[in-house]
Amino acid sequence: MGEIKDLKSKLLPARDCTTCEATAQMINKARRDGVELVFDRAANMKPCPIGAESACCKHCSMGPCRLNAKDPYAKVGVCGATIDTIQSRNFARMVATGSASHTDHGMAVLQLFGEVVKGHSKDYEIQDTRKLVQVADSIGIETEGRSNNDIGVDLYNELMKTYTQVEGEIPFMKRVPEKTLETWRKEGIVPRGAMREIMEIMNRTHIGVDQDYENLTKQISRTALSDGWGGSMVATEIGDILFGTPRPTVAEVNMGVLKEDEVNVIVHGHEPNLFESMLVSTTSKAMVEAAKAAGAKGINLVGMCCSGAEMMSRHGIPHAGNFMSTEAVIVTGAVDAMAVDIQCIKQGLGKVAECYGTELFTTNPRCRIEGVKHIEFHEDDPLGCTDEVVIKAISRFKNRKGAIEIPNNKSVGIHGFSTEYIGYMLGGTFRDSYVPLNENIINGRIRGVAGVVGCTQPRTKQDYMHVELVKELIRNDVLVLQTGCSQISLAKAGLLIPEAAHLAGAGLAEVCETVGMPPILGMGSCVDNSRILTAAARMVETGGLGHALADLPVAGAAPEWMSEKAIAIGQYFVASGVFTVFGTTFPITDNTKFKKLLFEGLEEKGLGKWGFCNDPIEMAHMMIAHIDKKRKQLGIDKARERVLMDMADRQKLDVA
Ligand code: SF4
Ligand code: MSK
Repeated sequence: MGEIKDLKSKLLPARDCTTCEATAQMINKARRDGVELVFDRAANMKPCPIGAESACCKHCSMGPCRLNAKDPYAKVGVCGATIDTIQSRNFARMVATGSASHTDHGMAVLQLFGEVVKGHSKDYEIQDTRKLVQVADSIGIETEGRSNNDIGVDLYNELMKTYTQVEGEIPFMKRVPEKTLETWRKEGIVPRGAMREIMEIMNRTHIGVDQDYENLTKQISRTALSDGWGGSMVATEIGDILFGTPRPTVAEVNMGVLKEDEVNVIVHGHEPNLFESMLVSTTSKAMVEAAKAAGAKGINLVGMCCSGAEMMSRHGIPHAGNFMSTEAVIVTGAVDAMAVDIQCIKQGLGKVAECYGTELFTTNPRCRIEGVKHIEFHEDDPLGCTDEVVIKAISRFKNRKGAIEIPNNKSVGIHGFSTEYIGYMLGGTFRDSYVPLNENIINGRIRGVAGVVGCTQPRTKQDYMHVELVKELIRNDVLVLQTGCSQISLAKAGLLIPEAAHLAGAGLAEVCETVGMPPILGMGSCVDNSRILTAAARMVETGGLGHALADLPVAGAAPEWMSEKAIAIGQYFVASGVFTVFGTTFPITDNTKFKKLLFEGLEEKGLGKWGFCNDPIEMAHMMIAHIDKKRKQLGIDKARERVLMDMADRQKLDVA
């Protein structure tokens, strides 16, 4: 921890690290306390310029080989690999890792579901039987007159193919618009099971296998699609069936949700089962009484990162912040216990927790941290783990040492806009319909739809790009759908409320005011990006906006991305037909054939394309220009021009 002194000259002022006031306050406190956070480590770690451009390869011991990013075709690797081979292989492995993370998560949720419907688990039961039937119907499983468990067993067996199927198309291909599926078949990128695709990508990126960047890019798309329309979609759909489909729920976000006079327990990670069980433990009479006996007023359960976003959507559980704030929140001194499961769990949490006496526990056998206590979560005895975490938290509360400083920032927002709820919100309680959304896009009140998602990270000012990008999009009548850490950035900025419509353009504001919805809809965690795909498929199915996903006036962005999961998500959106813009950095050398393929060539094949930009306003206008291009191709650009010019003309254009 002593390194902080040596770093002083390199450190950015806290206000330049983040736009989140609470996180800035904690960065300053940590610096006073001599505790190093991710922001400080980033200042001390200059990114390798060759790695940042993906101009190096270490796939065999004849290397590692470094090419020159400034003159990418001047050299080849020892084996003769060109820059296009090297960077497409590197990109492929990022997609494989990201897809593996989502699909392993989805498979774990499906396995739990299997235990429930086979009657082997007494701790969980199906919460949403309507969705059970809906999902089963959507992939051709007979539901008429059958018991929930019988439908469930068939659904489990069928969806397991999402992971294990060696040949043929995975079950959720039945949800893909026909024209999009035709393109995928023509391109040879319809996914088989994720295990098959990930295994093949790892083989093809071994030295001396696939050395044609175009051929490899097909496998990159296929693997990413096995995540978006496969592993992630199963995680979302089965999560909804098991734990309930989200509906709009009010929740508080930011570090001000911590309570000095209560036992604060944070759950951070991605899998909903640990968090659901923690909710049972922290609200049990025995635990609440134990907390009171220790002098606390109660137990305050709080989420962080993506499982936090899911719990916020399903239960209104308060949320303390996104990925860049997971260490900073511990600096408050008020976190009595933090239980983590998988993904985006910084190893640095261990040292920070030690400094402030927070009880930190890993719970998943896939994710242990050297020196951090492990209490394993078992689905056949979930409370065994979560009760123990709560007991340790109560004990830490009783023995709290050191000053507590809780920032008083918190914002109230509405979360939990599932694909289904958007249909009910627009169509009415009994008439789930996307017709009003399509009509308002066709008549130009809504210009288009943008998915703004992804991480926060220390190489760019936390939350800044997310918030400014989304504000510019809604100002230009683009309805924004959000997931993951990005959703938390906007929630902290206080914009996930219907009143944010005053920042929207006149057309979008009018729709929001009529329906009573915010112009920015929070849809959940990283795996819930699949909700954006299903919403897009509903838009195509509803009609009037083309026949393929690539026809829709939509765009996507992850302006502060950092994880390989984000690259997998970006690639499945691109392969699905969406223009997707990333910020901060892009892991590719400029002026190469591979870059041209990702940024232009894929669109020419009927898919989407990648974009990159580091300025939020410029990024918004790249997305808007793409949306306008699609409106023009659909022949609905005139409607929008008249909306902007004249209210009477706009009324004449109403489709309803
Ligand atoms: Fe170098 Fe080729 Fe080995 Fe990569 S695979 S390290 S480019 S020799
Ligand atoms: S947690 S992958 S930092 S969104 Fe899903 Fe946030 Fe990115 Fe992790």
